[in-house]
Amino acid sequence: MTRLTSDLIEGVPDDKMDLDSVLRRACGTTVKQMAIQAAGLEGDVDLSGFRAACVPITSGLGVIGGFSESVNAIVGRLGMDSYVTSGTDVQGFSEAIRDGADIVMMADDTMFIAYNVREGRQTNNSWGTAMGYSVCLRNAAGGLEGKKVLVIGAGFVGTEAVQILKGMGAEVSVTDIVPEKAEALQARFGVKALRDKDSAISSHSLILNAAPASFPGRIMAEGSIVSTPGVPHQFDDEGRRKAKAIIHDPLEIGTAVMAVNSAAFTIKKKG
Ligand code: 2YJ
Repeated sequence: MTRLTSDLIEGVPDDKMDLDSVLRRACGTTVKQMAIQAAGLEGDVDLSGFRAACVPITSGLGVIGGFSESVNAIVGRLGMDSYVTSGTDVQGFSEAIRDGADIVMMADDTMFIAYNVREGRQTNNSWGTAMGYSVCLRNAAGGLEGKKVLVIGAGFVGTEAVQILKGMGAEVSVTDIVPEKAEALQARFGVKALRDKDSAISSHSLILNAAPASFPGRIMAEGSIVSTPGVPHQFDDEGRRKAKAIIHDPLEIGTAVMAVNSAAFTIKKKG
């Protein structure tokens, strides 16, 4: 699992990439509208009644400069009352509970979760990322029913994506540098495992890249739509020219889905 670095998320607090405009062009929604769809909600949902605490976690490799501030900015842009706790770890969590936070956002080296305190339910980043990038792909493609989609990578995000895309009606294939991992998903979910990654990429124009690697433009099909959460992220000139859309950001899509899905546990309960 790739660890984010400060330079990758540098522009997130100030929304330097203007992700709303990027997504509107590629998929026809803002980040919040995409996250609302991903969480199974409808319409314009007011999230101002939710207080979200972002807790810096020092365990393992420690705090990533700008991480909590980035998560805070993303959740704030959704309209929640969000803040970064002054304490870290258990102290920060305790502070969040004391101050009446409804949602606690926190990440260590292996997990990133949104915890809904009211409902005692968690949403993890692997699911949030897979769901967010699947919704983006579906919207950019004008629906996925009966369409061929390739998932690259059979790790945590890829495994979630395979199930989500299948649920969206896509005809899903999966490839991984370790073929046995893709074959395990074939056995579990009835998707198709493809051993030859390059020919899989060339024969698909709808791709969810859940691997921490890019691929060269020369093997891409003309007019491809690539939804690609993995970092590091780079496409060459040929890839950028051939692609109809490349959907990528270092943190926001997955985090926004986690936060809205977390709030949705409470919203759906109220009916
Ligand atoms: O609080 C902090 O600043 C750090 N403990 C944040 C650590 C962020 N974690 C990662 O980047 C890991 N790769 C886990 C992310 C889960 C992605 N599915």
